[in-house]
Amino acid sequence: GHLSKVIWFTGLSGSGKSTVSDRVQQILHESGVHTYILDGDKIRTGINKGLGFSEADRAENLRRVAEIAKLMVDAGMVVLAAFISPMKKDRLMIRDIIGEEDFIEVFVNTSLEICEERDIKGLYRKARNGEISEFTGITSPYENPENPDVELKDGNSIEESVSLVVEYLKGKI
Ligand code: GGZ
Repeated sequence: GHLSKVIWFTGLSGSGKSTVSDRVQQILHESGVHTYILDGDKIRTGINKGLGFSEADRAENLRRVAEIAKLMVDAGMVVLAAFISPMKKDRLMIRDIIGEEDFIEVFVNTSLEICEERDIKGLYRKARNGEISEFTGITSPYENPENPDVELKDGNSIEESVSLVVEYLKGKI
């Protein structure tokens, strides 16, 4: 068996949260760890349909995700959650709901400059044009975590980032 945990990826849109969490999941899966990924796509079109990007809606989005993640931990899973989760107070709430001992915070610290240059979905351009409001990093804040368990930086390749997370998890799950 293995220990149940929530591995929570926070960072800007396009920072690489989904890419890294997908690869980490593959590796954990290969060593027989029972995992599940929660991310904005699955959650915001499903259980959280109707929630937007105001401060209150983001808080409610994240509160529900944290409650779901907690249930999954109780069921024995390793949960990978990939959400911008931009506000310190919301990340504290998440930590409170899940419980300190089951919570691992990964800060995907890709700079705004690089995320905007990539602009994989064209959302940054739309945010600059005013076609999307309250866009994180442009017209809505992102508060950097101060003490993440793992920090992934601009200079890291995807494989390096994945290794950093997997190494951190050794002995913990
Ligand atoms: C931020 C937005 C917005 C606004 C749509 N601000 O790169 P993506 O597209 O696939 O990931 C982003 C996703 C963010 O949802 P989260 O649930 O992770 O956000 S939060 O934790 O703050 O609740 C982006 C898309 O939704 N998106 N509009 N205004 N991201």
